Amino acid sequence: MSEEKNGMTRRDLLGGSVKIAALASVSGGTVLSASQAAASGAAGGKADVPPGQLDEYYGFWSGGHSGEVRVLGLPSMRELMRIPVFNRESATGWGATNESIKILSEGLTPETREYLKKQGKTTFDHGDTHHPRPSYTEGSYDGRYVFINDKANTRIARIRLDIMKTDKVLEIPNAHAIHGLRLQRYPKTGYVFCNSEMRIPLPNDGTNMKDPKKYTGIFTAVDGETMKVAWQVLVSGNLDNNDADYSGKYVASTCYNSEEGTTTAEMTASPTDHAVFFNIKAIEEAVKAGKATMISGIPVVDGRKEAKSQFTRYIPVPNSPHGCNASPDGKYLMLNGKLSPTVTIVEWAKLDDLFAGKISERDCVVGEPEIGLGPLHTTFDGRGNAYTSVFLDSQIVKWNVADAIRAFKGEKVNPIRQKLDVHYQVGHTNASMGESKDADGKWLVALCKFSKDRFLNVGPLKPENDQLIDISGDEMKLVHDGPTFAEPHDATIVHRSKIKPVDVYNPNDPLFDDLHAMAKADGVKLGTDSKIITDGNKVRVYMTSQAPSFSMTEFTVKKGSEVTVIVSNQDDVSDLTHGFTLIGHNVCMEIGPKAHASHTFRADRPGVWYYYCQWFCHALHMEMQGRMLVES
Ligand code: K7E
Ligand code: CUA
Repeated sequence: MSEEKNGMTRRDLLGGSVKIAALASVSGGTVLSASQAAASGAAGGKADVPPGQLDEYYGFWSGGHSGEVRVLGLPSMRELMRIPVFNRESATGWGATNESIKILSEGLTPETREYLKKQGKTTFDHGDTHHPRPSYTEGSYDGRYVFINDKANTRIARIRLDIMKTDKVLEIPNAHAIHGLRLQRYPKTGYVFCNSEMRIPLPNDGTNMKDPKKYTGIFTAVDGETMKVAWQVLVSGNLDNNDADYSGKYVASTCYNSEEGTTTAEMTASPTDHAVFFNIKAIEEAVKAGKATMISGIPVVDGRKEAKSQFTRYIPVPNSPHGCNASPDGKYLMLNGKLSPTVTIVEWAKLDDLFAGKISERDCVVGEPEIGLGPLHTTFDGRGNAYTSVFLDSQIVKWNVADAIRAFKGEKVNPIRQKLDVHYQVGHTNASMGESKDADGKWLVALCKFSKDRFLNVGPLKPENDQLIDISGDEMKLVHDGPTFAEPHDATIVHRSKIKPVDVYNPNDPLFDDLHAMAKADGVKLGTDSKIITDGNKVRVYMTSQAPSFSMTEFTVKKGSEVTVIVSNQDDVSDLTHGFTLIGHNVCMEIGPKAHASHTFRADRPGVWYYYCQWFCHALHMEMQGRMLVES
């Protein structure tokens, strides 16, 4: 550990010798190009990150209906971490510790909290994450946060990237199923834009249920700093995916079901749907001027088609568009056809004239190339090419944006560069840095919904297949298959230079504010003292941990006590996490280096109950234990 204190780790030293070795091989003239290496599989190719070496990129993966977010290293595709968000998580005690319960419950609406309380719950136990979005400053990733939606229970969450933990969860009132989620890019995040996918009556209180035509969609802007809803806009149609521009003026969303029906046949009856474009300044001004209606305490403006407001414009596109992707040059927005084989290209700069009434909606469309059957999502390499996932054809299609625009003007050019088979039925695709202005066109992932025959059979429920594709050369090359559990919808790939996680907690992090306050009121020095405070039928047990022991190896409580165990980890060494698991009481938690964690439970079972450290921390880790004696 002393090497770390000197500011130099063993890794830094090793890194130095690797750099020297690399230079030596360059002078030897035997370096393969990226695609040569990948194609030949020589020394594993470029995607192979040898043991001991670090990946170049972080990938933030949605965990779909597992409710979590995963962190992968790219190009190795090694899973580095799982960040519990909307799920109940066994390893860390997420959803059960006092600190996580607070985060998971404080952002719920009063009605939801009341409903859950009647079920004996403090929060939901599951979520459905789709769109992990790292925060921006001036169009570049700034390494502060990742935001993520929960379609299942209409929430969003924020993950702090310094510690890679969820720190805020917010239920969105007036909305139903948050699906599309994107961030303001300029000047910074800023707003978190949330699409309510399902249309509901407002208020949704049992009145006005019979006529679905009177239901409404709603679009929400949350302030990503305070995690409070800033404003909402009523919209026509079911909002699907969204994206913001690079100037901070506009945000847009694809909509299906402009028919506003309730059956599949009704929803797909019309050959056209629309994308809705929001004028952020116009909305902000109306809200500021008090022109919004307050619903559930939130200022709401009417941007529905029939309202013909200054807040929105509806650009007609072919039936049931899905993905919505802003190009990193800041110029275009791609609306992916899904039921149509096309991608519709909208030029952001035309929106000023559209909102001013100088041009009509379709005048904003500057291209509509035919890509293949079932285009879902598009990503970019920063060299003028777009890559669209095509679900039905099971392909990634590389096409040139400038050529697509020229073809739309009538020139005889074919924008399609290459079609690469993927395995199988690809959903999202995402390129390295592709959602920021720093798109670098090195790697692309194809998140395939089906793996079928690609892996050993594990029974009827198969993993999905996340494929890695080298896009650094003229030709796309498939270099890796990676099985994943349900269900990565989307992933964002960020260069490691943008993310700076810490190794050890700050013991005074705001995450621990409540514990500090409680300890202070108890006259306990948190992180130092070992003390039992009895407060009526409540007992608070303060202890510390330092490998390989707890400061308290025994404590006694009376049956029926409400016990809160608070553990402060005194180890300040990288990777020295302890745990606290109490046998037979549904209690477990993670305590990272210099962190504090607490868990409250009822001691209702007389007898001897052991607690132990479940996080392997020391040669004497098995011996890191103690006893709770419950007196009858
Ligand atoms: Cu296409 Cu929810 Cu982004 Cu799934 S969504 S694929
Ligand atoms: Cu502490 Cu294992």
